[in-house]
Amino acid sequence: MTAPTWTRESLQRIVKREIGDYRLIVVSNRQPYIHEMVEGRLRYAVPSGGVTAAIDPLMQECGGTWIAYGGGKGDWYAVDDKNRIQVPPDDPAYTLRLVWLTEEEERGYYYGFSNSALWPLCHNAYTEPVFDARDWETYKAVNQEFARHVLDEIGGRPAAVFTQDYHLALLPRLIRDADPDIITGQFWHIPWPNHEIFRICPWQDELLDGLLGNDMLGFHIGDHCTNFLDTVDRTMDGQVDFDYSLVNYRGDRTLVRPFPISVDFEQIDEDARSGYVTEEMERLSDELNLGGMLVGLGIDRIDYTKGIPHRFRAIGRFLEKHPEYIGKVVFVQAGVFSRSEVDAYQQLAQQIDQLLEEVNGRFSQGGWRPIIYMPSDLPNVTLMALRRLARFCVVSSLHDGMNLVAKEYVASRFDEDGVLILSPFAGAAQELTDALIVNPYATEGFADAILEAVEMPHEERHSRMVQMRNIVRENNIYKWAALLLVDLVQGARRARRPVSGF
Ligand code: GDG
Repeated sequence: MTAPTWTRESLQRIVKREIGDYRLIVVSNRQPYIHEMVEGRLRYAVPSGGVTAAIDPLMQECGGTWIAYGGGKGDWYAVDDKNRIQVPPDDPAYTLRLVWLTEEEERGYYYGFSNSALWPLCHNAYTEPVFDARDWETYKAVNQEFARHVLDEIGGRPAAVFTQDYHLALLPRLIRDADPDIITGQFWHIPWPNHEIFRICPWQDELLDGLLGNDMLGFHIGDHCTNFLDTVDRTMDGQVDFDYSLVNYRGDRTLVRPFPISVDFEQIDEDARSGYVTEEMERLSDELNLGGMLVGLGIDRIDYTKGIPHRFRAIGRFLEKHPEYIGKVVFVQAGVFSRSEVDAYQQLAQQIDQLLEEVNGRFSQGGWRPIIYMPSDLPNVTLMALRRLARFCVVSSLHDGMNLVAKEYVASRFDEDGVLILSPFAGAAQELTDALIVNPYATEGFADAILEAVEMPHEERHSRMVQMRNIVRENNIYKWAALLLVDLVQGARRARRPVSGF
């Protein structure tokens, strides 16, 4: 087993060297720790989702302040009079500062413009974006509110602001206009669509203007960078240099770079080996009757981009074609239901229920059901146990920036066993080429891939898993963070020199 090149310690060294005296400010919609009042006592939880899973280890190493929307019912009681709290609560390493939003603001900015307009706009999942002018106004106002907190937190000192995702596309420009010395970088965790798609957005110029307030803008893969550069080229009057992957606009430069996000491989590998996980595997096996079964697994935020109906159809088709596996293969679909206030998610919930009824209704026998659906926020130990129990894990995204579930499955399999079925439309497919890569829309091929996963000899499972583990071990979250921070800070320094044309 080779040691990973990038560790917490190497990240720490790089951050000290590159960031130096700059204060690091991370800004995101979602908070990394959420507080609830349970029977008069303050409890905290770690919300599920890819962004927090990736950035929290970075902040624990780097320190600084993370500014996010305080959405927990107990958050108000947890913070001090500056809306700050030290986190992680058990072993404080950095400051969390919370921004309060009214219900109306949350509706317009989060459920509205972010998740009913930008999310479907950026994912090729054939859900029509809803462009509501009131939502857009609220989105602008909330971005301004975040900017106010960021500038107050910085207080005129040298700082680097690292903004997360599509909820805060206007923030970098607001920061840049207020103080051009602040280094600004942003990571866009979802795909960037091509220009033909993006141009349906009525506020495309304002969004691009906001994002071009960044010294550096990161995407997961090169295709998303190319789409972004092409969109800017056709929309704005800035100059785009495709060779150097940068934009020169309003006298400023924005570097556009791919940084494939990842997971804390070593930590997941270590956690997966724990005795608690083994106990949980036994408990789950008893509770769900998994003994002697070939287990398939899906873990997702229940979202229409993740292709959950497509995988249920493929499981139905697999059992239809191979009835010898009835009673022998069981598929566990776990994951938390999200964004329930948005119509498209309510429709997805209905579609899932209907397919469950169809597939389970048709194939169930005795106490056995082909699909076990667990749509709740499961604790980490349960997710880990499920990953270890699963002969195969399915990631069937219709479109996905990266997909951390795929990498978490690989990192958990210290036994070097298990098969990953992976959509080519997830960024992860560019790295995890030893997965069974399958188009989720092609039900026939998808059903065949399930057969292949179930029947794959141990030797082949092992060699594919070893390859994938080497890739995730090497390209871990620390590498992502280190390369990104180096490019951000060095790029920003270069960009502040006079531009000599290109
Ligand atoms: C966005 C981009 C990109 C899921 N259910 C539960 C739970 N999870 C955890 C998973 C994983 C995370 O949520 C989901 O991460 P993904 O990467 O799959 O997806 P998004 O939330 O859509 O994230 C994505 C990511 O940002 C990072 O850049 O990869 O492409 O869409 O960590 O394990 N966690 C818990 N309970 C659950 O029930 N605790």
